[in-house]
Amino acid sequence: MGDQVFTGCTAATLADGATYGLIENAAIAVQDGMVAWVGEAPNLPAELAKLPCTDLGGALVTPALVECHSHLVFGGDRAREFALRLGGASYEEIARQGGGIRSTVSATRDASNEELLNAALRRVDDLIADGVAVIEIKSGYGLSVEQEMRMLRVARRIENHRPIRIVTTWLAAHALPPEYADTPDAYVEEVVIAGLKRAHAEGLVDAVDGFCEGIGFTPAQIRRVFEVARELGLPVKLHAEQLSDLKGAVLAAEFGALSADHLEFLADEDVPHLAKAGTVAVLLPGAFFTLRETRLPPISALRANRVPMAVASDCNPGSSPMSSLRLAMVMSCTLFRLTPEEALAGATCHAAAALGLSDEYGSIAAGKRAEFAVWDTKCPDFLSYWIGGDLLRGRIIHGEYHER
Ligand code: DI6
Ligand code: FE
Repeated sequence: MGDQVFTGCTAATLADGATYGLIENAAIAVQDGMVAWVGEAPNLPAELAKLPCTDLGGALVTPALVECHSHLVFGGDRAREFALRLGGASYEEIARQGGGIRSTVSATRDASNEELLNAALRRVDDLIADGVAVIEIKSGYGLSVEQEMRMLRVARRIENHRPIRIVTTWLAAHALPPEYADTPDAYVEEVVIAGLKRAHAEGLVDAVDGFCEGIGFTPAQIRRVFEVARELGLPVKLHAEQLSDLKGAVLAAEFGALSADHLEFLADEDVPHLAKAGTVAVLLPGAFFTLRETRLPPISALRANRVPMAVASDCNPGSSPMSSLRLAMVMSCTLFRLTPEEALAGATCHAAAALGLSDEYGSIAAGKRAEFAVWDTKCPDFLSYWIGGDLLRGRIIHGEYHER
């Protein structure tokens, strides 16, 4: 691999996990695809100064972005449902009438592997255009053992087609399929848990998730699933407090979850549980926006308790039909009042933590992977300010520069 030094750039290293960690006139030395050294160019150690040098022409370099919550493998779309919701039907009403997640389940079951893959690759390409190097993808639209496993196999195949790291999450506890409409506990045992064991044996599962909600699964059912995840040595995360307060985040924290996600209905007094467990709060402003939610996640309490806040797209056909992580950053500032600095930390270092990948991704620091995004701006605030457009000048992938 081409060991080299990148110069002529401003680096937002995110090295302390909280601030931009800006270095003007930076040099970043990479060896074997890893960061060997980063600092001010005049301080570059002499032995590294002998390496070939690539001048980035004054660009801003950040860690590659990390998409830590997506459902981007699915069949069909829900544009019709969107129109119905604008006409007054609520997300929960549509779900209870058999639409919502269940309609995507039908379309996903009907799609071939190639159709699922090709549709997913378009969304992956959108994320790559935002400087993303890692994408978490959940199952949850198959809702049978075979179909859930198929979703994760398709998700894993994306790595063969694009220069991207894929992390897969078992989310069979997403909705009840019609076959189990009256027997949720049987679904949990026969599909969620039995399937998890099989998918894990096939090496398909990096983490286990659930939808803890009135239209999803009860805390008692999620606990059953988490107990099995623990036996298997798999980390957990949870869709918690998106539409109501069932104390899912407290449950997630009890199991040392990597993350608790959504959290609009999280009570201030429950925030310390997340802090104590080191659980990342994943904020999903795309779903908040799309569902025209008015209740805000408890940002001040999360801040005050120093709970790391990640930002993700939640890319899915129902509640967050968007495939831009940068737009999620913009929305997190406009709708949730994150600072641009928090938004970038949320899409890099805290997102990496939400996937258990902090040792490899999320900041520009010696020993981490040399995966960076190179932007057409000098100011990192710009990334959370400009809506749309094409800001990415290039990507550094395994230490090699690829201009767009
Ligand atoms: N919460 C969400 O926002 C997505 N899943 C979940 O549990 C929505 C999934 C969908 O509507 O298709
Ligand atoms: Fe989600």
